[in-house]
Amino acid sequence: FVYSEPIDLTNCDREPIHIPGQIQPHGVLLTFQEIDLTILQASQNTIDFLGIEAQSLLGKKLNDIFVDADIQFIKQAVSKNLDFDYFNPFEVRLKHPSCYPQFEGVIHRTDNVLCLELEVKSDSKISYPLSFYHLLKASLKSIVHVNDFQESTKQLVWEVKKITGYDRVMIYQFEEDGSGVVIAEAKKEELESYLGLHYPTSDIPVQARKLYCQNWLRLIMDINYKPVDIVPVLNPLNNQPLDLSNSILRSVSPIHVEYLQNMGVSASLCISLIQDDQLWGMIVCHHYEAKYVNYETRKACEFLGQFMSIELFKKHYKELEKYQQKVNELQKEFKKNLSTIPPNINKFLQNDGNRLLSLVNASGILIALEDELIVFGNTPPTNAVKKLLEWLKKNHQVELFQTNNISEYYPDFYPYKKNASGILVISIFSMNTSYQIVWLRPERTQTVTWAGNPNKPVTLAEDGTMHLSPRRSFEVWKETTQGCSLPWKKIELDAALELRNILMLTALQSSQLALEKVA
Ligand code: BLA
Repeated sequence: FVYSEPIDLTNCDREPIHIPGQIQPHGVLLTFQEIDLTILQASQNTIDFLGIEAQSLLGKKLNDIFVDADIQFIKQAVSKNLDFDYFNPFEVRLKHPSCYPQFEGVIHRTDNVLCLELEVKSDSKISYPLSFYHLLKASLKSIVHVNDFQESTKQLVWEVKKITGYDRVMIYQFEEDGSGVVIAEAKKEELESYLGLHYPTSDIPVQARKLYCQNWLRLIMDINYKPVDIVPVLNPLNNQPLDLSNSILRSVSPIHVEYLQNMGVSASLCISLIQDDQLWGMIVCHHYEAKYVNYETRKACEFLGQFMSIELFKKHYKELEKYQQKVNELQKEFKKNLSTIPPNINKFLQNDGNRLLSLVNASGILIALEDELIVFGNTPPTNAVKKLLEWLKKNHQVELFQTNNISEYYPDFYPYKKNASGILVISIFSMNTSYQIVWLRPERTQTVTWAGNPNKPVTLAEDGTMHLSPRRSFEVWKETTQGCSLPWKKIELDAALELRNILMLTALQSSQLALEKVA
């Protein structure tokens, strides 16, 4: 199977990663017919594992090759329509043993065939259910005991590191705009930390996210592997490329391989974190040498991922509730401070600066009263601020205006992006007053550490076209996201609107009082 077009930044999310026609070389793949277990396709490396050339396996039956007792259940499972997950993994032995005495088999259905994947079983002493239980018991206990979201993400990465032994284990969480951030990390001490670093949306394209919602776990044992072809490449029953979405040996996208090479990584394991059918994050494990983790340990991690998806989401939800509570308390406080008759809005605004910042997680605030400007926190110089306020008055005199990239609307503000890339504005108007509150957020910092020389130019192919690399994609992203802050969250916009309501009401009351006085 050959991709019809070369993959680059513009079509990266069209790369059909579920049908690569190849697998990773640390195991073998066979597809066969349900009715009589006739082998239809085989990976080219069967000679290395089973001692038989792939071509000579085609047309044979599974029970010609493997010990009957080991594969007997397949027919039963098919006739009773049982889920293969009840049997995976199972022991598979060759009728005529060659280099390896036994394998660990995993089976699933894809398109209209069954797909058997075999990995060499290294330790015959493992008894699955028991060690699986032992692997998980301590981890689950230590994670469940923690109440707070951040603390439990920390526990989780250390537990996964303990179970698997990877050099670095991270939780990568997606932001609302599809980019992501490393929110927890367990690593070997001497490694540089990635905690808090942001990465672009394109690092994990749409089709990959979709696939990861379906298949929760991926292993790359050795990033320098040579992919192994499946022969014939088309499934003979339907003449289509074999769908490897649920395969455990699927060869991964070459672009992603290059990405990991750029990062200096040699092996990886990645587990999805999903809630309500949405991929909200991933546990990403890196190793700086080739590394194999057996199926059982992978499954234990997958189980932790599934369990934690629910736990973490619950805890995350609790944090949101806590934030909402804090907002409610602030609002109450604001109402109290405005309850003098007549309410002294100016005094309130001058005294409550810090609390106003924390209401929407901003780092600076401008309050433009009719004849006075109050600034608080990190703000650009007064001259620049005054010009921004004039521009806002002319162009965005609305209840609420927000952007995470003000220079896109108002380029004059670009030089101040360090203090003010994102702005959130509420305008309060009544009969005798009108003013604005402007919250500011700094540019989101993007830093990434690539292995090798960071100044190495982008590779040029012989025909002069620019060769895409993830490093290049990062540079593009860095350029396009200059002057952008983290986006304002819905819950923060709601808090700002609610404050506006309180201030509007107070302003109305004071106009009323003023009218009564005149009368
Ligand atoms: C896949 N990209 C991924 C995966 C991760 C990342 C975690 C899943 C890989 C896996 O399951 O092993 C990204 N990895 C990261 C990030 C960090 C990390 C952000 O460690 C941060 C610490 N990638 C690019 C560009 C393209 C691209 C420019 O950078 C496309 C043009 C594609 N990434 C890409 C593809 C996959 C991927 C196609 C799917 C790989 C596969 O499963 O076949």
